[in-house]
Amino acid sequence: MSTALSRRGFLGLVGAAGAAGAAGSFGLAGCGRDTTGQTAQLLTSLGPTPRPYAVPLPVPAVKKPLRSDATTDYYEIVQRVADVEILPGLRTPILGYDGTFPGPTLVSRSGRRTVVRHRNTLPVPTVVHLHGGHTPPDHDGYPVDLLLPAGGWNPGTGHGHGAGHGASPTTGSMAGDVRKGVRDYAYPFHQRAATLWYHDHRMDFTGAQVYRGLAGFHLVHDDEEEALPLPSGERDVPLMICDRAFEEDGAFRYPALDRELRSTPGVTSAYMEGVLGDVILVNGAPWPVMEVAAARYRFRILNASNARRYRLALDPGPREGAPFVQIGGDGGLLEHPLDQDTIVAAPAERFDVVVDFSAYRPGTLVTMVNQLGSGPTARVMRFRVTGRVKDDSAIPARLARIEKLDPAKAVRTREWRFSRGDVHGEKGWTINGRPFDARRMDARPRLGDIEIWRFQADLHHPVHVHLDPFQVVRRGNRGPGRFDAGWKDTVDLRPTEYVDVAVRFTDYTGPYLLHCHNLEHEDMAMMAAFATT
Ligand SMILES: [Cu+2]
Repeated sequence: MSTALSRRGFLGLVGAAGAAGAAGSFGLAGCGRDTTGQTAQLLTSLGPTPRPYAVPLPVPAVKKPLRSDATTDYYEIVQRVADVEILPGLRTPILGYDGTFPGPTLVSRSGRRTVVRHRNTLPVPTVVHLHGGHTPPDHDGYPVDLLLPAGGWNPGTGHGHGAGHGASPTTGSMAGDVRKGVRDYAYPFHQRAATLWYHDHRMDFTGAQVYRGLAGFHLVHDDEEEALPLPSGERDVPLMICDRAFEEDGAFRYPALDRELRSTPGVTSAYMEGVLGDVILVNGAPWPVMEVAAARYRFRILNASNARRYRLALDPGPREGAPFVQIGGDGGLLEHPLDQDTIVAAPAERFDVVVDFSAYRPGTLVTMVNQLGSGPTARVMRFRVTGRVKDDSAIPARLARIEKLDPAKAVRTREWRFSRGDVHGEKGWTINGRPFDARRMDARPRLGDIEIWRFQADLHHPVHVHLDPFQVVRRGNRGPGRFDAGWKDTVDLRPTEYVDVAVRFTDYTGPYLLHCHNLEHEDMAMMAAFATT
């Protein structure tokens, strides 16, 4: 799609949803695409959208293990179709882990093995990836390692997409380690405490299948974190933020080329930059409200959107202190807490923050807003501050020890260019000019080596690396950005920007992925494989 088309989309959005705010930022940045802070297009819902702040914030249930032994906790999740109520009075068919959206929250202990048996009773193949997991390759959810439906699977012949994106690799030549019905994913969890999430990673159809509900939290705890007096228990709350559009009957609206998600990947050309919905969900509920005591809360913010970036802020801000004290990122606790006025989150990024509601008078309504949205997408959720309570929590000045990867010790630099490009004769998204090929290893880093990986972007691309986290060294000719602190596994690249990260892979050899986590880009070939050796 041309820039002109994108700009038209943006102007349409401005016209529909409050010209004043958007026009101001338009002038500031001077470029239509960038002012929205998005590389994506808005898809609007066909029915009425719900009243904001009318439903309580749901918190996904924590899954109990089926059994545990000396070393391992065993879980079983059934992937199934379900109807859930997201919009009041309407049913939304989902693809759900245990039939829920978000899926159940799994909680693991660092150093203790977790085995999750997934049973696929859906009509489509799936792949489970534990995002942020330090996981052996056979269990990492390589996109062609399909778990086929228990009820059988016939992909059909496609829809004339020819040798389209990835040449429909799910059906043929790129066959991976394919199972039918049941698959055990084993996670050693030799890694520190962090907010991880699990989601679908099926070749060519990740965007559509995550959009329909295949995402959940997986939290890892450890001794270092538990020794801290951070808010815990009911005041440690995961927030999965994502946007969706809805059909008139309540079904998710998504512009998949192949409605049955059988053989033709990708979305209609108008949405190939990414799909933005006009309803913001938190833990699966539209613009929910949460009653909070006038005390400190820890929120584990996950941007689980396919393509939408957010700039989160609190309105009103607290009478004193920072609105958000960031204590963690993708890869766990930061070394020191970081005061943040806003949190800018690209798809798949996590931010652990503490909000101190004792800085508000009881009765105050505090809205979490999205400064990159407009109209309905400018709000996220609301907190209603109730009474004062005893609060023993605190935010220590030192949170954790973080080993610094010294860029001077890097043995090499690799460049990864993320750009629009030709994918087997069609428009798509490429890395270093090439579409994904599951058999082609584009790098062979050695375990234990520190490398600098330079990511370059034409537009917004949230770049995610599997197996091990990295540390941001610089953005262009500056140091790391405000939201780059600590261990990261996803970094928010902005148009024409490059970001250098220091990375070191450990423990496991085999094929892994790096890819864009704008899921429409990912499905339209913006992935690359590397093999650790
Ligand atoms: Cu991208």
